[in-house]
Amino acid sequence: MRLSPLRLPETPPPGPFRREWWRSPLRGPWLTALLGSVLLLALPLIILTGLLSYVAYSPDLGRNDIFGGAGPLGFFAFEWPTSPAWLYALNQGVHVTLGIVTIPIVLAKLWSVIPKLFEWPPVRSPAHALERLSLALLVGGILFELVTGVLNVQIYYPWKFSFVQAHLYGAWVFISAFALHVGLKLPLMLRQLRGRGVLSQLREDVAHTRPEPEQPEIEGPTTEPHITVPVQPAAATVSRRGLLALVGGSSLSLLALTAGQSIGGPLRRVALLAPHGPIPGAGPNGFQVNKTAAAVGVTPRQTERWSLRLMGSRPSMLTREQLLAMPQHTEHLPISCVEGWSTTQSWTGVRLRDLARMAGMDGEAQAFVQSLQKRGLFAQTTLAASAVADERSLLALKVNGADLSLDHGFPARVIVPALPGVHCTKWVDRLSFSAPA
Ligand SMILES: Nc1nc2c(c(=O)[nH]1)N[C@H]1C(S)=C(S)[C@@H](COP(=O)(O)O)O[C@H]1N2
Ligand SMILES: [Mo]
Repeated sequence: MRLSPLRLPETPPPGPFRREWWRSPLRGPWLTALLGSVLLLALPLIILTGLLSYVAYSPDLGRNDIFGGAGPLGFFAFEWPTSPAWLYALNQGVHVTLGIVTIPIVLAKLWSVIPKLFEWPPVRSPAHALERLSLALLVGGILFELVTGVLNVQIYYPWKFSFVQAHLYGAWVFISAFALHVGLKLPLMLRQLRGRGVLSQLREDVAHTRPEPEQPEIEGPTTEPHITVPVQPAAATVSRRGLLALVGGSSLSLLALTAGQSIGGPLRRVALLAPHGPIPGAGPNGFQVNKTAAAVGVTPRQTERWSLRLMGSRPSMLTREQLLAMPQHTEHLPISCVEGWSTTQSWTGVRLRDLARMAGMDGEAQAFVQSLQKRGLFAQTTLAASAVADERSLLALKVNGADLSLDHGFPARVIVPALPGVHCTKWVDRLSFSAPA
């Protein structure tokens, strides 16, 4: 038996390591290139909105610091604006919806190259080892991002690590591998699509569907034949356009089942993949609840003899009656969750900047908000001075004309324009204003 330099037998072991094992006549570089071109449009947008979501969260601000400083990965952070009010709803709607819609395309693309996973010998040279390592990071990276993203949207955390950290670190692994991959494969992708055309290939029906030619790759570190092209092809049972219609149809179905959670209105009712099930009842408080009071251990008793603890250079305590006696303002603003859903309601309450002035702050002030909720990442938040200064930013006492329900944050909650929903702290207990660092 002849051995390769790694002392592996040169003949591949039986099964998927043999090229005869992979028989679909659809697999080949053209199909891979076409699916790749779609991903090349979608993935940069998902990456961009993902990084912007991190910026919008303001990890470098006060106690928002859940990363141990924005760190070397936060170099691109800037101050997120408070206008237009729907900015984060749009950003996160695109990030989550496009991410979900992309899943069938990613799976199809992986299917189209799966024989490469079983290449034999597994490693031919140091360069080949590096190439395969970069592909492992590429594939591992996107699968990790899709799985953690989808589970976060479903508020399901079967792991011990922090989602936000893991999703961000995973993103950088993926981004690096993706940039390298695009750099190496873009010429090949363009050559396939230009050379063989797109529409001409899509005109073929099942009877005319033949395997792609196994011409050697000219570019790239290797001059191997296209090993995804089958050497013993089976007869086609579906055309390439049939396969693409299946993939596209799956993506469109996912779109229909998710987009409503961001767009709202009647579309919300078909958003069956929206994470939180049906809307809680009707009436002024009848809209999506992320975490109920019961879920985070906030009880009605805690709200009974409540007063707001206002901290600044002139601390004070304010009862709900005293807050209601201050000038009230009504703003039509969305809550836009990192999970992609958003809901726009009419909030009424006291302007944060009026409260800052009352607390003795004359110039710019940022706010540290603490909740009656004892524990949890969302029990507190730091708001930038720009958010406090915006006249639409409220300590809301009412929604749609009625008192806030306990689940929506009674006795008082923060509502700020254009920021992630996680900054709209519910059951506010203490508001501490300070000069920005
Ligand atoms: N105290 C507290 N405030 C909170 C949360 C929380 O878990 N605890 N969740 C935040 C998140 S992530 C979002 S998206 C909004 C959701 O508001 P809603 O439950 O009224 O829809 O509240 C925010 N305020
Ligand atoms: Mo959220």
